[in-house]
Amino acid sequence: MTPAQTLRALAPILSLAMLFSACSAAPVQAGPSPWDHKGEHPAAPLADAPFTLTEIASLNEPWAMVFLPATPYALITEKSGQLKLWQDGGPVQTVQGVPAVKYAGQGGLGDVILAPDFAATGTIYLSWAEAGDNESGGADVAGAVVAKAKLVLGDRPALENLDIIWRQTPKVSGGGHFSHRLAFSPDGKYLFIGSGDRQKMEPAQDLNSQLGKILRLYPDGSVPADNPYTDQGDVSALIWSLGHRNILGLTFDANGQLWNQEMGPKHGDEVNLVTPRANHGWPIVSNGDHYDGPNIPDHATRPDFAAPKLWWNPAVSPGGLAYYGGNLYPNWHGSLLMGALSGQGLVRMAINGDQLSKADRWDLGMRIREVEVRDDGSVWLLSDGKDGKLWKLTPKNTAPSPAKS
Ligand SMILES: [Ca+2]
Ligand SMILES: [Ca+2]
Repeated sequence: MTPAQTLRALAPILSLAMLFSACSAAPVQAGPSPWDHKGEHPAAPLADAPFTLTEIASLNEPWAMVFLPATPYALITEKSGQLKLWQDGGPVQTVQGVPAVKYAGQGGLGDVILAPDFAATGTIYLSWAEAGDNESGGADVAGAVVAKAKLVLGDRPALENLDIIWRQTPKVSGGGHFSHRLAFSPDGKYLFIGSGDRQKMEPAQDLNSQLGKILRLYPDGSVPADNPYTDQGDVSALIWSLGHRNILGLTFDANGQLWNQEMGPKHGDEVNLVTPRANHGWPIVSNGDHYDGPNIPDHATRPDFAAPKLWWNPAVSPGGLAYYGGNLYPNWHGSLLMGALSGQGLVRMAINGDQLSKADRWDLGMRIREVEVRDDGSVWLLSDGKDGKLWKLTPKNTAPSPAKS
């Protein structure tokens, strides 16, 4: 048994033991706490899902992907620093011109998205972990960076004119919680960056640090004058929202609302509606607790912080987050889709205005790192790890298409 399998086998015993210790220590509560989601949202088996899974390509620690619209291509990042160009029905090529990344811990090559003007300019945006010193940390520090570059297709696909437009401030020690997820606003005017807390926690509440924040930039990296903290100096000027932990998914819905998911500490994974100036409370409140045991007060104790719209206890360990506006799965139209790493599957949440509800959850038996929707409405997944794969979901029992005239 792997350690994970052992833990899973022991889970019923462990939870019973925890229940006993909790009962002996805590006063009996009348009814379940509204914040206790234990047992909610069980996973259905793949056999019950409205799709089948097809393995499409093998990859090495794939992390993020994006389809190139109206082409047979997708870009896929691999954490060790390779950018792959996948062609539907064709080969997987390596894109030249990707800079060296700091590949250690959770760090490496991160997200890839298209510029709003990609069709005309070929511009893409990439994020990665960069080694390097700064005034506060010496040589053994790292931080996330974001660059734009022109993607040139052909026999030897390559990036040209690479330009780093943002460096996470400050760079710090350690290899965790870079986050570095990217999303453009639907109007194409603003680039949003998930800047993780780098496992340093307290900086998530510090407006003089970009750690534990969601940032808003112009596509060239400059500061929009109407950002909420422009009056507090250069570091603060990019901050859009604060109190975040490890942002591993960031996406807009069809109504222009920005959603993020973030990995909680021990349980308490969150999906948040992101609004300017909102403080999401980390590390002061969390519906999870510290890995080494100490309680973190739940969100309900501090209504002054923005509470997550949904959370998972026990954890699902979220992978990527995608908005589904397609029609291939009509019931999913207007949903968020989220990968689950430790939860080993796919999670669907229904959006209703500014609220979310837990809809479907399927056990796929593998860690899902990324979810992506193609312009034909098909859904694709990246499974995590050195034997990672690209998977395509195909709807079951689709009614025959009406004959085209
Ligand atoms: Ca993606
Ligand atoms: Ca807690």
